[in-house]
Amino acid sequence: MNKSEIIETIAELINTTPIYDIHTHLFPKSFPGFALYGLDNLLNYHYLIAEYFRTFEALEPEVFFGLSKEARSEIIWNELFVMKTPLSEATIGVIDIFNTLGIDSTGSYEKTKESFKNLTNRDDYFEFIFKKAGVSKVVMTNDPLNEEELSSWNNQSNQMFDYALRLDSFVNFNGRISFQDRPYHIPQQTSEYLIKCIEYVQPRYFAISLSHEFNVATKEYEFLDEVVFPICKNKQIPISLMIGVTRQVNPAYELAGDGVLEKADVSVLTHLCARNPDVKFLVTYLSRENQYELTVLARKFPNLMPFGIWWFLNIPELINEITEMRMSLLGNGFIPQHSDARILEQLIYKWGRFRSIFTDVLTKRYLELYDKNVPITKDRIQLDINSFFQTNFQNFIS
Ligand code: RAT
Ligand code: ZN
Repeated sequence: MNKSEIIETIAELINTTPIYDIHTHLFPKSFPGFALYGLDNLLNYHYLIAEYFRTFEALEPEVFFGLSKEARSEIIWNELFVMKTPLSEATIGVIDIFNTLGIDSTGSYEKTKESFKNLTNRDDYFEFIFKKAGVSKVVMTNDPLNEEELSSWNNQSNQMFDYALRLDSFVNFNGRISFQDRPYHIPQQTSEYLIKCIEYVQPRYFAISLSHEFNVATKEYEFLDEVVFPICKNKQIPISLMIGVTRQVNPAYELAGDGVLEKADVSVLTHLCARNPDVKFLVTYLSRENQYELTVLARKFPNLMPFGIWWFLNIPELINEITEMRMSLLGNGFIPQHSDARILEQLIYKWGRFRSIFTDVLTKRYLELYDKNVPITKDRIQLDINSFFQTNFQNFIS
């Protein structure tokens, strides 16, 4: 291929290759109360709520959270999109969704809501949004200790949603939980319970988020080492570690109150990978510096897979920087992104914006190879994109 064919082919293949989104907070319709979509949920996204609290007119958090969801979304619409220019990543994301769905972003809250309603009424709305976003499958975040969520779990395989067992709540949970007509006392029966969950929903992996203070002396470490890793080995199930979050820096902000205070010490991850060669670790960090250390560490351990550009790092300038850095150090040996979508339509902007940056990064690499007389074929490009979007994850967890 010549230069312009390479450029066109990369863009075309990146835009048409379906994505396996390995970490989201989405749920199918069969999880009532958990499956979130539509304008009011989009505007109540905690990324936007934090930005609303920075406006000079903002209500006190207690007053704001006391309002109905609809009232809150109207306020956010007016404050962040009408009174102000949507300059931030999260607000531009909403505009991207509107554009893709053909919704006028200059109207009043009522008008916008009406246009959305007409769309969401479609029977195939979930399939429709997945298609628009170019996503074939997503991994949920399932809390085995949430009784309300558990009542929607089922053991039928779903073409669009995979389970992942999130373990955060186990660390402090001291009560009982009912599952499959059997009460479990946590933590005495934790292993038995987790194995039962695995057999029932066939999750892709375990997951836990950890603070920057995570180290071998913490209760999280003890829980992982004593309870979780033996199951990982036995059942051949990977674990995803999301490290570096400080929960509730400002508790009044609720879900919007988490932050990143310090970078973590990656030596604990080095220790984990070395000590557990038969456990597979999918890892991401919230601190920019840690992303670099993680990437170097992945060169040392085949059981370590860096993934995604998490949360506050997920902004264009850092996506570009982190993706280039990972590619320079690992070639195609990483999983470049996950969406972390909480509301269905967010798949559109999270992936749309990533795809565009990824196209630039990959094109730059290929053109460099072209200038060095390396023959470039469409099949080769497709293979690379498949590995980033699907097969690195599938092969790593298999
Ligand atoms: O990005 C987010 O939405 C965060 O609130 C968290 O959910 C984070 O991704 C997590 O999984 O803990
Ligand atoms: Zn998440």
